[in-house]
Amino acid sequence: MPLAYDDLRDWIKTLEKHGELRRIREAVSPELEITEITDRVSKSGGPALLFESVLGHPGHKVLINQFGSERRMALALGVERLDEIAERISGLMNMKAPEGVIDKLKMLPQLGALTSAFPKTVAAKDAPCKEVVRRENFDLNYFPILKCWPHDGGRFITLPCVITRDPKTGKRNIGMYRMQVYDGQTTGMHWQRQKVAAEHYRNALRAAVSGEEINQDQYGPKGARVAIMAESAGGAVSLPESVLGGMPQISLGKMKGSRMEVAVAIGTDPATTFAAIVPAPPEVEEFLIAGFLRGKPVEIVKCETVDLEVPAHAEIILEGYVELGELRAEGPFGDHTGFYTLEDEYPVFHLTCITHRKDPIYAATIVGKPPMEDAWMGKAVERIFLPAMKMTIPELVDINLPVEAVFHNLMIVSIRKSYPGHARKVMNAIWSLGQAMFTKCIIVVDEDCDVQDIGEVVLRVANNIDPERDIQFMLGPIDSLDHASRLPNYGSKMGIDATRKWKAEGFARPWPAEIEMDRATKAKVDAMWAKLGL
Ligand SMILES: Cc1cc2nc3c(=O)[nH]c(=O)nc-3n(C[C@H](O)[C@H](O)[C@H](O)COP(=O)(O)O)c2cc1C
Ligand SMILES: [Mn+2]
Repeated sequence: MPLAYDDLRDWIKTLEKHGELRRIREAVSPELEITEITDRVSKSGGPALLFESVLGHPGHKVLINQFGSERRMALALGVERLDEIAERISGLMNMKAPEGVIDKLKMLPQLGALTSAFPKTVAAKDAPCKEVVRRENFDLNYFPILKCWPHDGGRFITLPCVITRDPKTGKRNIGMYRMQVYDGQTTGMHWQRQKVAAEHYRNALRAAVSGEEINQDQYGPKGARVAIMAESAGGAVSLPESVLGGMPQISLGKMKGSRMEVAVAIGTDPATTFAAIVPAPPEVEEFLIAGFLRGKPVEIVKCETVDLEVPAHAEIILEGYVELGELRAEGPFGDHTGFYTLEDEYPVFHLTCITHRKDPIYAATIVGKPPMEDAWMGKAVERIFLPAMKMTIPELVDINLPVEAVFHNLMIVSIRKSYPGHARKVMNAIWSLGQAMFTKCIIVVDEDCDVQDIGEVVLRVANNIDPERDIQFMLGPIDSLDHASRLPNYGSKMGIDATRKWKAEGFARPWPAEIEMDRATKAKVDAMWAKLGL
């Protein structure tokens, strides 16, 4: 069982014990300076940083780079190697119906892991995140929120766990979506249109437009509250397609004042923070994933002003709502890709309450030219999701998402090729698998190629392809951060079939063998090696 951290402070203590944290007492500015320091530390494989003296924010601390190495990422999830988590997941997936008492007993630890996944609701008095409750006169500027890069549109909350509820199903979601600070009570809400919270928002819009009050009986007491407050104010206002997502054009007047509630947790235990970034199936609540990863339930508590629950041990909680239909320019922002993403329209988050622990620690990250902290979060996702991918694509042997390609730009996969056209089947499967749909370029190699060895991959691709025959283009959804696609969010992708070509695929020429020394000679040379003085 992994070691569960109670909260961010417990995690910080562990980091420090393992020599993985440095306290910075020098006074530094949250504008640009923390980025420049952290970027240098990130790129040289350095420790997590706790800035203890932030200019303009006396008494506040900023934690950054907490996940910024393979070792820290594993430590965050309480394992020696990230593959251990994949093994635990495979174990669960391979569970068979027990046949006798012994079988049942053997399953107990796995079942235990499952029960520990369910979140546990605690009373407000037991929730440290409510040590200070500010229903009035609250101001985001109280916190040392970073301006990351010179041309950023402002200061951004970069490590928020954004919690929403699907008005249709009542299921909760946690997603990490950055938030641009507009003023002390208002931020942007950068959920990209293909993400789960954006679908919650469209479901809220659908409900609001059809005038349908969300029925508490139908959706249970936890059914999302879509408060439809105002009557028709007349006058149709156009909403962009990006927001409507295929819905017909609607009269905004009809639903003016409708809201979707949102809560945001900043500075949670590391498993919960990580759960917010995993590309889980939309129906799976991230509270369960966090609980499973920690091996201990996440304690949650009801919000003060919205009908949502938040991690009880978080450092900071922001409560509020997005006004349906309200959009505002968001960005530019120096992004994961190493480029700025340009301004675009996104929903606006209005705060109704802030609660926090005494002396809250503000948790942040910076993104920019890789490798940065997010590289390690992405690698953890790659390792942990491999067994889940293999459930739909069993012929997958291994995958590699090189950090320099920012994950969605390049995926290298090795497969056990068993029939003609197999590589293309795998490409299509990846392009239809959750957020893997964003993969701009897929390279498929045979199982004997180690995809973690980029040199070997390049050798295969360069030697094994006839470009006109082996490159497959495909049109489809593209990541919102892509700046090269001809249209935002829509463009082409490429698959390269670098597997050995078969006669059954129309390849009439003989395929040459790869060069390798025979065993006898190798053994003979092994025996004389010491004498050779090499
Ligand atoms: C540091 C960091 C920042 C991120 N910022 C955003 C963002 O602003 N908007 C977004 O849609 N996804 C962002 N992501 C990616 C999402 O968190 C990721 O796609 C996640 O799976 C979304 O959760 P969901 O599937 O529940 O929507 C970010 C990821 C990381 C690691
Ligand atoms: Mn989700």
